[in-house]
Amino acid sequence: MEKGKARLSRRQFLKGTAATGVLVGTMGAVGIARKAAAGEVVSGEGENAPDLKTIRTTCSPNCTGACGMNAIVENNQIKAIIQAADYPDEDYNPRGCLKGLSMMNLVYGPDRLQTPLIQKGQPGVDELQQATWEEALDYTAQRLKGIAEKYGPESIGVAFQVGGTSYVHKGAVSRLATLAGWNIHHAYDQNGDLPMFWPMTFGVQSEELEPKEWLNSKYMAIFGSNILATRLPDAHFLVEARNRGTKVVVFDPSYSPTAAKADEWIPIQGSSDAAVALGICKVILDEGLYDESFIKTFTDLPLLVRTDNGKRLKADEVEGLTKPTDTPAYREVYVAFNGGLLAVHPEKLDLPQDLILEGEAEVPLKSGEKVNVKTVFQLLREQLHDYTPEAVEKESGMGPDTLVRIAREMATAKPLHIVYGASNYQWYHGDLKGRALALINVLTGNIGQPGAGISTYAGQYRIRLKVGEWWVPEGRKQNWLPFLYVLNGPTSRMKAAYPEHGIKALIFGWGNPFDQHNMANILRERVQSGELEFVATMDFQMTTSCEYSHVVLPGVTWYEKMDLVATPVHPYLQLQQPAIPPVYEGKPELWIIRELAKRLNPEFENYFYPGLEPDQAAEEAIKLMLRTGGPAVAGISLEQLKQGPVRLKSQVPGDRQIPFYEQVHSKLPFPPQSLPAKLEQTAQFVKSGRIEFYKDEDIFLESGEQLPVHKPPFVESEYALHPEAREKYTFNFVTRNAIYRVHSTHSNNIWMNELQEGKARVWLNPTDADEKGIREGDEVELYNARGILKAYAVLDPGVGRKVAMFEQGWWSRYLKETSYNSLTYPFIKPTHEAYFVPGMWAPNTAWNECLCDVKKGGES
Ligand SMILES: Nc1nc2c(c(=O)[nH]1)N[C@H]1C(S)=C(S)[C@@H](COP(=O)(O)OP(=O)(O)OC[C@H]3O[C@@H](n4cnc5c(=O)[nH]c(N)nc54)[C@H](O)[C@@H]3O)O[C@H]1N2
Ligand SMILES: Nc1nc2c(c(=O)[nH]1)N[C@H]1C(S)=C(S)[C@@H](COP(=O)(O)OP(=O)(O)OC[C@H]3O[C@@H](n4cnc5c(=O)[nH]c(N)nc54)[C@H](O)[C@@H]3O)O[C@H]1N2
Ligand code: SF4
Ligand SMILES: [Mo]
Repeated sequence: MEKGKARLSRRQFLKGTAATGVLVGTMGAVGIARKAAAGEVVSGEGENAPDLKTIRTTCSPNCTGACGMNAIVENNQIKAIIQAADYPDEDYNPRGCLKGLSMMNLVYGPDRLQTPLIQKGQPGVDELQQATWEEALDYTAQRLKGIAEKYGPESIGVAFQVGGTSYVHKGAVSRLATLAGWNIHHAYDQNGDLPMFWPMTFGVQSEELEPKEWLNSKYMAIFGSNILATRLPDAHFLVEARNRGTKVVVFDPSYSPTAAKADEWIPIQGSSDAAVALGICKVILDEGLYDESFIKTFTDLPLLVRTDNGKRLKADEVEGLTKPTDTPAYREVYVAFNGGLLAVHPEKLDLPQDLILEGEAEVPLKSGEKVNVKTVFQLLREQLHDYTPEAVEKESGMGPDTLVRIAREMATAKPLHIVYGASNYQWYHGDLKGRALALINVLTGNIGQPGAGISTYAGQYRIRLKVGEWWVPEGRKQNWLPFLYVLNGPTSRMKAAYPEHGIKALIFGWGNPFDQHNMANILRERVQSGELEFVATMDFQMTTSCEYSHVVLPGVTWYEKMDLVATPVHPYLQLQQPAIPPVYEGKPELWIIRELAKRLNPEFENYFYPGLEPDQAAEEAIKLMLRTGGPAVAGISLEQLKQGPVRLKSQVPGDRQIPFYEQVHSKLPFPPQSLPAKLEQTAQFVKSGRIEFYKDEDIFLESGEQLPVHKPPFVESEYALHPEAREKYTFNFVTRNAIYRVHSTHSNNIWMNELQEGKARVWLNPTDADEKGIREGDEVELYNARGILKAYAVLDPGVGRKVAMFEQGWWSRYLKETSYNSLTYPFIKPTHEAYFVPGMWAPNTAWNECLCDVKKGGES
C-alpha cells in the first residue's frame, strides 16, 4: 500500500462504479427513478432487469447548493445519482451539478478510508498503520485524557465545518466538546466567510435573499461574487432575471464567468470596492436621491454625535432627558433633534418625520458643560466630500462618468439587490467594504422588500432552527476560541478566552485544514515539532489533513447516514437519508463520538442515545430538534420530511426569505435574532436598535473607522508585518473558488480532474507573464517569505494586472507537494475584536490580503 493510504484495488473500484456511467447517461434510468417514492423498490423492464431502489437524500458538501438527490441503489451499491427535482416550488427544480452527480467517484474512490489508522512515527512522513476501532478509539481517548490532565480540557480544540449541513452529527461533536470542556473553533471565521459588516451594521450574523427573489430585483449589482461557478444550481435565476429585464452589473477585477453573463462588467482594482461604494453614495447624497423617510425611521443617521470625543450623545447625559425605564441593559438610548432634543427609544422605531438630518448644535449636559454635536448624517456628508468621481478613479480605475451613471441607476432602479461575494470580503478591510456597500442599499431604502437588499452567499453555516437542546446539553457553558488565535497566538485586545497553554490537541471533522487554512505549512510544522501534540481527523477519505494526523477515524458520506439539513441560501428543510450501509469500516460520526464519549467518561454515553443504531439515534436527535427548533420548523415532522423537502417557515408572507422584512414592515427594532445566539448577545452590536453606520466603540475611533471609509489594501497588513514586501512581492495572490471542486472536496474526483487535465492552474495577465518570461502552460512558482506554490500558467487578458489568480482547494498531492495556503497569513483586524460572540463577531480570515512574486518553474 502507498504511504499512509488505505486504497481500493482497481477491481473493487470498478465494481463500485461500473454501472454508473451507463445509468447516468440513460434516460430510462431517469424515468425509473422519477416514478419512485423515497425508498420504494421499482422493477425495471424485462425479466432480467435489476431491482432498483431510489433513496432521496441531500448533497451536503460545504457548497451553497444543498441539492436534493436521488441515489439509485442496487444490492446496497449506488449505481447512479440523479437530481431529485422534487421541490414543491417548481422554480427550484432541478438542482445539482456534475460534482454531486459523480459523488460515487468519492464514495467508492481509491482514497476512501477502509479502516481507522494510527500514526506510530512522524506525522506527514511515516505511514499510518491500520487499526481496529477499539484500538483507535482507546488510543484517542487515552491521548485526550492525558492532554486534558496536563494542560486542562480547554487546550483541546474541535473544529467542524458549517453546521447547516449536518444538525445531528456536527451537533454530536458540539455536545461532546461541551461535556468535556474542550474549546470549539467556529467554521465561519476560520473560513473567512463571516462578513463582519453584518454584525457591525445590522447586528446579525449574516443574511441573504433566497435566490428566487432575484427575479423580483430590477438591478443586481454583483461585487466579487462568482454566481455562475459558486451558486451553480441557482445561477439560472440570475440568467432568468436578466432575460426578464433586470440589469446585471458585475464589479470584479477579473472577467469572471458571471461578468460574462452581465449587462456590464466594471473591472476595478482589488479591494477598492469601498472607494467605489462611497463614491456612489456621494452622488446619491449630492443629488438628493436618498430615501429620507427610510433613513429617519430605520437608521442611526439622525442620531447626534459629540464632536469632543466622537461618542454618540446618550440621553442620560443631556439636561432634561431621561432614559426610558423599559430599556434593556444591552441597548442604549441616544439623542436626535427636531428643534427640541429627543431621547431615542432603541426598541421603538417611531421618531417624528420632522427630524433634522443635517447640521450641528450645542447641547447642555447634566454636568453643566455644553458640548458640540453633529448628526451622523452630517458627519457622513463631510466624510464623503473626498470621494469625488476623480478620486475614486485613482483608487479603483473606474471611470468618473461611469461612476456617476451607475450611481444614478442604482439609486433609482428599485428594487436594488447588491451581492457581496466571499472573495471580496476575505480581505483585511472586508468589513469596511461591506459597510460602504450596505450604505447604498440603506440610503435608497432597498432593505426588507421583495428583490431588495444586500446578500452574502458563503458556505452552509447559518443555523436555521434552534439547536440548543441537542448541541448544548443541559444549556451548559461552552468554550469557543476563534481559530485565527490558534495560528496567530493571543492578542492584547482579544475578548475570547485564550487557554493558558494554548491549543495542544485538535480534533477535525468535515474539513481539511492542512490544505485549507492559512499557514497550512505552520500547522504541519507544529505537528511535526510536537508543539501540537495530538491531531485526530474524521473524514471518509485520505486527505492531506489525514496524512498529518495522529489518528484517522473513518466517517461516512452523506449517502451512508441519517441527518437533517437546513442551510442559509436554501429555503427548504431536508433530510439526508442513508442510501447504502457504511462502506468498509466507516461509521457515522454520531457513533464515533458516542464511542469516544464513553471512553472519556462512562456517564457521557447517556447523552448519545446508547443502545440505538446510529441512524435510529440520529432520528431521535432530529425529532428532538424538530420539537424544540422554534418557529422555523413548527409543525414539521420527521415523517413529513421523509416524503420530501418542506419549506422553512418565516415571518414573511408565503414563507419567503427576505431579510428584515419584519423590521421594515412592522417597524421592529434591529436586529432580528441570529440563531443560535440569544438576541441580547447580538443586539449589543447595534445598541440603538437601528441599522448603524456610526460605530463609537474605542477601537473604531482609534482606527478612524467610525464611518465606512476606504483604506487601501496591504498597508495595515502585509506592509506592516514585512515592510520589504512592498518592493519584493508585487503580485496579489487571489484565490477564488473552483467550479470543479467544493474547496478541496473533489480534488481527487477523476471526472473533475479530467476536465482540468489534472493540473492546478494560475491565471496571469499576459503582459505580466511576458515581463516574467512565462508562456501559456509553463510551470510557475508563486512564492513569498512564507511559502511556495507550484502550478501551471494560463495567460488571460481578463485577469487584472499584477494579480496571480488561483483556484483554491487543490490537495498538496496535485501541487508537487507545495501548499497554496503556505502563502497566506492569519492577520487579525483589531475592530474584529470589539466583541466576541462565536460565529457572529469574531476575527475573520482574509485570504486575499496576500502578496507574492511569480517566476517560471525551475529558475533559481
Ligand atoms: N463550485 C463551488 N461552489 C462553491 C464553493 C466551491 O468551493 N465550489 N464554495 C462555497 C463557499 S463555502 C463559498 S464561501 C462561496 C464563495 O463564492 P464567491 O462568493 O463567488 O467567491 P469566489 O469564488 O472566491 O470569488 C468571487 C469573485 O471575487 C472576485 N474578487 C476577489 N477580490 C475582489 C475584490 O477586492 N473586489 C471585487 N469586486 N471582486 C473581488 C474574484 O475575482 C472572483 O471572481 O462559494 C460557495 N460555492
Ligand atoms: N487561500 C484560500 N483558502 C481558503 C479559501 C480561499 O478562498 N482561499 N476558502 C476558504 C473557504 S470559503 C472555506 S469554506 C474553506 C473550506 O475548507 P474546508 O472546510 O477544509 O473544506 P473542504 O476542503 O471541502 O474539506 C471538507 C472535508 O470534509 C470531508 N467530508 C465531507 N463530508 C463529510 C462527512 O459527512 N463526514 C466527515 N467526517 N467528513 C466529511 C471531505 O472529504 C473533505 O475532506 O476553505 C477556506 N480556505
Ligand atoms: S456539489 Fe453543491 S451544487 Fe453540486 S450537487 Fe452538490 S450541493 Fe449541489
Ligand atoms: Mo466558504
